[in-house]
Amino acid sequence: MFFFNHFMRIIMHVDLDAFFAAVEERRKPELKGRPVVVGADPKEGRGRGVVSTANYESRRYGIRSGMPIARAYRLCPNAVFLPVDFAEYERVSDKVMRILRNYAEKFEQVSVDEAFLDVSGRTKDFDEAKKIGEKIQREVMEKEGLSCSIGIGPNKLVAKIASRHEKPGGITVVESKRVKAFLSRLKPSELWGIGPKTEAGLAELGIKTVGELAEADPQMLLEKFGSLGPQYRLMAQGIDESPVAEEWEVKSVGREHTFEKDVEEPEVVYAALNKLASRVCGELEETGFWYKTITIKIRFHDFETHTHSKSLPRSTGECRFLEEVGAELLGPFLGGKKIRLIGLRASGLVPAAGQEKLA
Ligand code: TTP
Ligand code: MG
Repeated sequence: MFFFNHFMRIIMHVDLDAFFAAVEERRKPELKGRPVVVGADPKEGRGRGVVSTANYESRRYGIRSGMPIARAYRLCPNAVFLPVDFAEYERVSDKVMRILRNYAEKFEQVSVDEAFLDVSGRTKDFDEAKKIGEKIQREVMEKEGLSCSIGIGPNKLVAKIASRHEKPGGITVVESKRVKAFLSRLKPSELWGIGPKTEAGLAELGIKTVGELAEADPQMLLEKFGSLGPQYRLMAQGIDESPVAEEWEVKSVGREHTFEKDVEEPEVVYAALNKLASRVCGELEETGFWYKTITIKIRFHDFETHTHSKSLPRSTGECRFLEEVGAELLGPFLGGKKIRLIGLRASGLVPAAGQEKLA
């Protein structure tokens, strides 16, 4: 393979370790070293609902995100069970994201505890990128008392898989020439957008690993999965050119919300949208900007993600359009697959009319 060096990117994926539980430990130091489970009330084993996250001590008992809380209780009745305090996690998340943003020209927050950084503008060297990663870990630990894991690779796909490789607290670097070997032994479902169903479909074709998927006959994949088939194969080869989408932050005000549990009820989604709208609105007012374009982002449970925008005829400071247009743009996506995250952004910002001081 021939690569021109100046096209090579260095992408970092940062993911906080046992995030919700780590925030709880940070404010209640007496929890340190004990198994901590954040999620629904276990009601001594009779509770309904699921585990949001478990710290690493409780993972030793087999407790995992998404597991019924009653089962977690049976696995470790002595664990400390805490309710989800999403407002606190978002507040801490904002502070961490502000630190991360300083390390890259292009920055994309993916969820409450993870982000992509394109550091190609700062270094062309993977060893140096690793040093930047270490610096990030130190700063996040010193300022926010939180541990994070980092994956570094030539694209988002590889960086994201790499960050899980040495959790908690690790940095995994996968240079271009190591991508193939790094991916080959993984299960297909470790790639983006490949869930248990697709994995079962692949197994029917005799494909059990990413390495086998990378070598599979494209025609066969096309027949089985339609146009997605060949895309799976490209992913398996470690090919991903999607950019780190920095526009979300530049000259715009945006907020995202990851649901504690994937949701399908439109009214829950609209309620979350209204909350995002009032936050975005608050920030526009604070910073003194009017907006013209409204963008929504929606991510389904399987990580399929869409963004849609609409521009108003002229800029406005009136916040009701955020809600109204946001709801209009979200509408077509509701009532089908379960939803993991929604985002709302106001862009095309201009200083609010009459605000001379900004001139
Ligand atoms: P993750 O990054 O997947 O998990 P984590 O940070 O708890 O643990 P680690 O990254 O070290 O493996 O998710 C981030 C947060 O999102 C997590 O702390 C809680 C929340 N979450 C849920 O509420 N439900 C879920 O099913 C998952 C996976 C996460
Ligand atoms: Mg995490």
